[in-house]
Amino acid sequence: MRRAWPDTMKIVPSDITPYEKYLSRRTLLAGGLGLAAAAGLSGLTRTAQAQTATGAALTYTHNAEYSVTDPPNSFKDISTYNNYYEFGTDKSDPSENAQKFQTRPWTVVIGGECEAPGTLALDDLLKPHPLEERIYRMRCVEAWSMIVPWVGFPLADLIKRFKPTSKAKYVEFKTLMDPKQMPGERGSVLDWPYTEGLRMDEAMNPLAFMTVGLYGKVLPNQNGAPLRLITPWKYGFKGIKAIVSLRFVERMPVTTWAKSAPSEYGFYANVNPAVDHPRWSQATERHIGSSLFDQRRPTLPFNGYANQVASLYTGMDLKTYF
Ligand SMILES: Nc1nc2c(c(=O)[nH]1)N[C@H]1C(S)=C(S)[C@@H](COP(=O)(O)O)O[C@H]1N2
Ligand SMILES: [Mo]
Repeated sequence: MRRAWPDTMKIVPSDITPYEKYLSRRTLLAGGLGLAAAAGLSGLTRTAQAQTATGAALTYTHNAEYSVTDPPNSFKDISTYNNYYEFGTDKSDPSENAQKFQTRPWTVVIGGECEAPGTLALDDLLKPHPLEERIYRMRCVEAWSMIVPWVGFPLADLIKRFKPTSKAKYVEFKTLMDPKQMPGERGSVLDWPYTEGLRMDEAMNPLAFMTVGLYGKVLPNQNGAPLRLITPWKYGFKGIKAIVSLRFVERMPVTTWAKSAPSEYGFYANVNPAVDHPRWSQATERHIGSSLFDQRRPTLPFNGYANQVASLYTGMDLKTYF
């Protein structure tokens, strides 16, 4: 099926991010963490990570090295303008339809080519990983963009625990299959469950991020709770939500959008202003909420992260491997 990505909902840019307010609150939190660390309260991170309710405060440190300094979009923009076809195809559907989605108990299965496969309750999976905040540029394949303060931990930290073997060339991710809870999965707009993948070196790149929070709090369901991937140099559809499995594999996984329309959505999906989508230009993007008008800005190679990731693709023709 060849459907246009729906882009019907217009964001009214009325709610400007109270970013100064947010920053000062964050400084307070960071200060609190410092005190706790000084007092030897190493259990604090664990306690915070056990907070599973949407919107519960998380304990984390800000990672300036991996953050852009652009002002983030408002929480409202980020949590009401979503793509999540399990909950509907309109941008406003996920925030309306995902509110009752159950994110606990949640189990993640890790398998395939690795020495230490396992089935873990999400809270046990999260325990060893201290949380950090990263403000990432996000670029959807539909040519809109946002700046988002995610909270999570590097995907590499998770992968290392399961000791992938030399046969592990890719990692495949899958979303929960639960048509009772996810009405979109009762239809055939995509081939369910939503599946994504990364080449192993991409997955181990420090920018690849497993996300559990947004604006310092537990991730809203519509943004992919309880566990979601973010690869900011790639189009947003690589950022699979509600992950229930990781599998180390030898062959390139068949991913959902590449399967749905192979001439339109590639496995790599690196943001590239020089390679247009067959039905629209990727040279510019509409920055959500940035102005009263449909203000476009130029799209950057690898979404501005070329310094960190361009070397992963040395010698590859990015027009062929789009
Ligand atoms: N399981 C699942 N994950 C998904 C999607 C989806 O439909 N289902 N949509 C993708 C697309 S196209 C984008 S642009 C991002 C949107 O993430 P956001 O809603 O947090 O901005 O999620 C990605 N992850
Ligand atoms: Mo997207």
